[in-house]
Amino acid sequence: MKPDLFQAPDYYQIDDLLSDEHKMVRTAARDWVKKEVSPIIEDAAQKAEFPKSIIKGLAEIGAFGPYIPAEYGGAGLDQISYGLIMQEIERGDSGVRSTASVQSSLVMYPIFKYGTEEQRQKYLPKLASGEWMGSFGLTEPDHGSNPGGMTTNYKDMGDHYLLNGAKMWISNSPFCDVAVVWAKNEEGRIHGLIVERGMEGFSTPETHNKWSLRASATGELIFQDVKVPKENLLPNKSGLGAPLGCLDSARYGISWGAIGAAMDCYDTALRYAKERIQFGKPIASFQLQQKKLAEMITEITKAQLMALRLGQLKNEDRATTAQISMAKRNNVEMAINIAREARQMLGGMGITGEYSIMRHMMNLESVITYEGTHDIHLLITGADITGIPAFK
Ligand code: TGC
Ligand code: FAD
Repeated sequence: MKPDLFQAPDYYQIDDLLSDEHKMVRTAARDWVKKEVSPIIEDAAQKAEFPKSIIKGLAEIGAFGPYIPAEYGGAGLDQISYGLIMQEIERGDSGVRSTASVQSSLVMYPIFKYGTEEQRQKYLPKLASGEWMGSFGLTEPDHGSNPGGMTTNYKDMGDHYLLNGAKMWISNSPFCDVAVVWAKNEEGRIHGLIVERGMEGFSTPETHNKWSLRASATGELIFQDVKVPKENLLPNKSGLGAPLGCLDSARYGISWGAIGAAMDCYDTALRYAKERIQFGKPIASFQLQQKKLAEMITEITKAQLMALRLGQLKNEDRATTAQISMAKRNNVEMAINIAREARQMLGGMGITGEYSIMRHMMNLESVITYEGTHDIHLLITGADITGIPAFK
C-alpha cells in the first residue's frame, strides 16, 4: 500500500469551533492511525484477519470508553472528542472503528448505564484497557431490523439463569471475552445478560466469506443451556429501549466515523488527480473531475457541521434518537457515494489495494446496513416528523 500522506480537509475552518482538548485528542488518534493502522490494514483486510496487535494502541488513544468516567478506566472525555476519535479510526478502516464502537458503546455503555456497581468495577477497567474484549448480541438469524421479535430466552432456575438461543452477525464475537446479550425472560421482557467465555454451552463460531469489513471479526453467539450467574443480569433497564439506548450511542459515533472514511477517499482522489497525467494534463484540470471533487468537499463539509452540532446536543444530553438516525443515515450515504466516485477517479488503480478507496467502499456496505439499515433510519425520521411509525 502507498505511504499514508493523509491531510484532513477543513473547508469551513470548523477547527475554530473545537477546544484545545478536542484537537489534542484528535491529533493523538490521527498520529496513531498513521503509524499503527495504515501500514498493516490492507494486509489484514486481504487476509480477512482482525489485527489483534492494535488492541493496546486503541486503548491508549482512549478509543475504549472515551466518555466513560476515569474512575472506571474510561477516558472521561466529552461526546465531541468521542466523535473525533471515531472519525480518525474510521479514516484508517471502518472495521477497526467497529471494534472500538462495540467495545465502547455496546459493551461498556450498557454495563455503565444499566449495571450494578459491582459489575462496573469488575468489567469496565479491563474493557477500557483492552485486557478483555466485548461483543454485543442483539441481532438473530430471523430478527435483524426487528429485534423486538427475538427468541433468545432465559429461565429462572432459582440459583442461576438458563440461557438458550443464537445471535448472528456479531462483531468481535470470535475473540470476545464477554458478551452483552439481549434475551427474553419467561414473561417475554427483554433484559441484558453478561455472558463470559468459558461458560459451558457458549460458543462463538466465526462468519467467513465476507467482502466487507474484512479486517473485523464477525461471528455468531450460540447459547445451549448456558448457566448464567444471577449477578450477571443488568438490572437497571429492561425492554427493547435498553439495547436501543446503546445503539443511540454507537450510531452517533458512526455519524462521525463515516466522515473519516469519506475524508480519506477525497484526500486520496485529490492527490491522485493532481499527479495523474492524461492527454498531456493532470486529470484534475478536467471539469468532470473537478465536479466530483467539488461535490465531495461540499458533502464532507455539510456532514462535519451536522456531526458537530449533534455532538453539542449530545454533550447537553439533548440529542434525540431521530436526530442521531438522520446523521448516521446522511453521513454514511455521503461516505459511500464519495468512495464510489473517488474509486472511479483512480481508474484501474482504484480497484487495487495500493490505495484505501476500494476497501473503504466495501466496508461502507456494512456500515450502511448495521446499526439500523439505511431504510430503517429513514423510517425513524418519517415516524418522528409524522407521528406515524411505518415499520409494521
Ligand atoms: P418501538 O416500539 O419503536 O420501541 C420499543 C421501545 O423502545 C423505546 N425506544 C427507545 N428507547 C431508548 N432509545 C431509543 N433509541 C429507543 N427507540 C425506541 C420505545 O420508546 C419503546 O419503549 P416502550 O417503553 O414503549 O416499550 O420498537 P419497534 O419494535 O417498533 O422497532 C423500532 C425500530 C425498527 C426503529 C428498531 O427496532 C430499530 O432500530 N431496528 C434496527 C435494529 C438495529 O439497529 N440493530 C443493530 C444491531 S447492533 C449492530 O448492528 C452493531 S454493528 C457493529 C458496530 O457498531 O460497529
Ligand atoms: P433485514 O432486517 O432482514 O433487512 C433486509 C432488508 O429489508 C433491508 O434492506 C431493510 O432495510 C429492509 N427492511 C426490513 N424491515 C423493513 C421495514 N419495516 N420497512 C422497509 N424495509 C425494511 N448485530 C448485532 O447485534 N451486533 C453486532 O455486533 C453486529 N455487527 C454486525 C457486523 C456486520 C459486518 C454486519 C453486516 C451486521 C452486524 N450486525 C450486528 C447486524 C446488523 O445490525 C443487521 O444486519 C441489521 O440490523 C439488518 O438486519 P438484517 O441483516 O437481518 O436485515
